[in-house]
Amino acid sequence: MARKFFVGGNFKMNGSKASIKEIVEQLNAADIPDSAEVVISPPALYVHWAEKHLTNDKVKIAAQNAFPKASGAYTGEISASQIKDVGADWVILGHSERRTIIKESDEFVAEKTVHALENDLGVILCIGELLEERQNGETVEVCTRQLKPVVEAVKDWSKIVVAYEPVWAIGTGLAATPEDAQETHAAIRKYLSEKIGEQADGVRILYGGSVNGKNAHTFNDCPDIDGYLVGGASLKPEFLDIIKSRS
Ligand code: G2H
Repeated sequence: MARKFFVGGNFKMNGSKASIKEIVEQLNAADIPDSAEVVISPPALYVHWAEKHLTNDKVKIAAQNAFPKASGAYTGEISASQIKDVGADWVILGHSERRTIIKESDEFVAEKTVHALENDLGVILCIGELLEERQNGETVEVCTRQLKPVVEAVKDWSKIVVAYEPVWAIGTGLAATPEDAQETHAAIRKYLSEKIGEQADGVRILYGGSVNGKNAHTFNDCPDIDGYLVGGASLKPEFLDIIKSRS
């Protein structure tokens, strides 16, 4: 099954009104190939700001997190319906920085995924192993453990994009090799096909971790790598090189 190339830009806790407006304006002016689906994810405070300035309908917006309740006494949290209300169509869930720093469990990430899907958001679901887990040969085990509560709770995977982000490659400048990444992506797809059947053929699996304008094309021949989730480089003009890396 043909899977559309997907590039997500995760700004993390970076940016200001001025810098985010500048990035959005660069994307407005960019010649984005029809073959690419592009989603940018500013900090929650700037989602509405980005939406207000975005005129290129080939680019969509994601929040970086959502709480699994509609509304109420949850100080500091934002809901999926609020994210929709300010014009975003996607949410990143389960990023390793939230799993490790904020201590979000696999089950909580699954609960958030269900809630986001119920509110018609697309979900960029992040998984990936720590360096120590990789060294212990536990990469696939960790990824499937993180996916398990989601496959148990979600029947329709058409609005989920999985982002495999080995934690040791995040922000380090040391991306996984195409061979290593492909091997893990294939294992993730195999697990998904065992659990959700043929739908797994249509699920985009992104690679994330130190992707930049220079190395993006090196993954082009990897059959199970359907795009990228980009952090640092999504704040720079080279983000466009990544978007165009398969065209
Ligand atoms: C991984 C990635 C974006 P970076 O977190 O999700 O960040 O490209 O900076 O390694």
